[in-house]
Amino acid sequence: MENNNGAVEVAVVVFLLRGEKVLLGRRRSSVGHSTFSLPGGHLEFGESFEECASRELKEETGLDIKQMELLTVKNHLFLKEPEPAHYVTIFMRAVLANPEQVPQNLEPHRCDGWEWYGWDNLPKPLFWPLEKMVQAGFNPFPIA
Ligand code: 8DG
Ligand code: MG
Ligand code: MG
Repeated sequence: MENNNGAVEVAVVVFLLRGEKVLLGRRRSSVGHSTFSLPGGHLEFGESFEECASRELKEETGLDIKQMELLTVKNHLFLKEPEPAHYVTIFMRAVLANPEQVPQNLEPHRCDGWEWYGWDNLPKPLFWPLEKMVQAGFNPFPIA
């Protein structure tokens, strides 16, 4: 992560849902190293949230997604990191465009691999922004 010369950065991350499961990967990154987090990354100039979500999912997992919806927005300060950062993180929800598609680990220098996890059986440790949301009772699944 860079501190971007002190600028606030925007990230788009995705709760990709498949049945009752969500896709998570263990990070290989200075920020949140070895913790489990959602796929996603930085919003690029000119992109919509949906375009960013689709692009990051494709780059990181090879998956095609559809039905993107904005769930929530969080303001995150990463002040204890070697490179302090400030992110506004946009949390989207989506589903697989093709339910047969299998996630691939296309950025192995950034992630140990992608797996589907039940919301009641999330891996530990979660990346702290996600852990905080879970602790606060957040649930990305639509109300049946
Ligand atoms: P890029 O170069 O592909 O654009 O970026 P990236 O390497 O994929 O960025 P990232 O670290 O995966 O995501 C950007 C930031 O988003 C991350 O440093 C902090 C923030 N973020 C959260 N929660 C989550 C989350 O659950 N997953 C991911 N990937 N990022 C998150 O606040
Ligand atoms: Mg990325
Ligand atoms: Mg990423």
